[in-house]
Amino acid sequence: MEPVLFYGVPQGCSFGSIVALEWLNQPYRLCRINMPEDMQTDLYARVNPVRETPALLVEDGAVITESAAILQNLATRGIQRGLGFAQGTPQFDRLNQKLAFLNTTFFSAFGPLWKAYEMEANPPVQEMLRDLGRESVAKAHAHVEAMLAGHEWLAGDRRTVADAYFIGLARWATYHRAVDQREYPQLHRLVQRLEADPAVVFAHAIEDERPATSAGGFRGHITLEDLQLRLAG
Ligand SMILES: N[C@@H](CCC(=O)N[C@@H](CS)C(=O)NCC(=O)O)C(=O)O
Repeated sequence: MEPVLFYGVPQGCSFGSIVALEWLNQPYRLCRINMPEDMQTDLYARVNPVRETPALLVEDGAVITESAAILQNLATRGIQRGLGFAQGTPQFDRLNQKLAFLNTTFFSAFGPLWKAYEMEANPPVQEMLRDLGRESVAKAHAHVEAMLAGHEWLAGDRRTVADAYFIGLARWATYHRAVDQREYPQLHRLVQRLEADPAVVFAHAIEDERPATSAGGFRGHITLEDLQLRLAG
């Protein structure tokens, strides 16, 4: 059976994996996980004991967790389409470096903003967290701006899974009003280009439960309950 991506709503970092699956254009299904409630079930603990999204159930019944690992799995499936590169090549190292940066520095820059958003009302602490978050998001944006000098895409001159992952995180800057992305012209250009991409339009529609037009790979949603037999243990 085709792979299944467990994606989280609202605003999951799994967004980039949906985009990558669309770019891959091979059959896949989606399983929608409402965060955090659906993650507290015993069934979801069988998918990911850490109770996070994304997770990718693959053909042999194994579940891959962690965005970087999922995206490299999809990149390998999509080498012919230019989504990734063969391990051992300089291009692979560069892509892996960008993914690692996004998955650590860029992702965690938003941590204080999410904390302020999710916590019980405590205005002074929330304001402190927001200041901290804006500062770290601005710094991470400046890194991306420098990375993009002379490059069309994050990992060079081809669109890769790094760009798919990036757009799922970069939208948080607007969501939290953390920075004005127009102050980072290369980054802003990439965001605009990606937002116009049909795979990104599709991923937004999926998250928002609007009619979504796939490039061809999407075989529909499947529920967690319907996956019981495919989930080991
Ligand atoms: N290191 C993990 C982090 C995944 C993660 O933090 N996912 C968030 C959504 S972006 C989540 O599932 N949070 C659980 C919750 O909100 O309850 C990865 O990169 O995949």
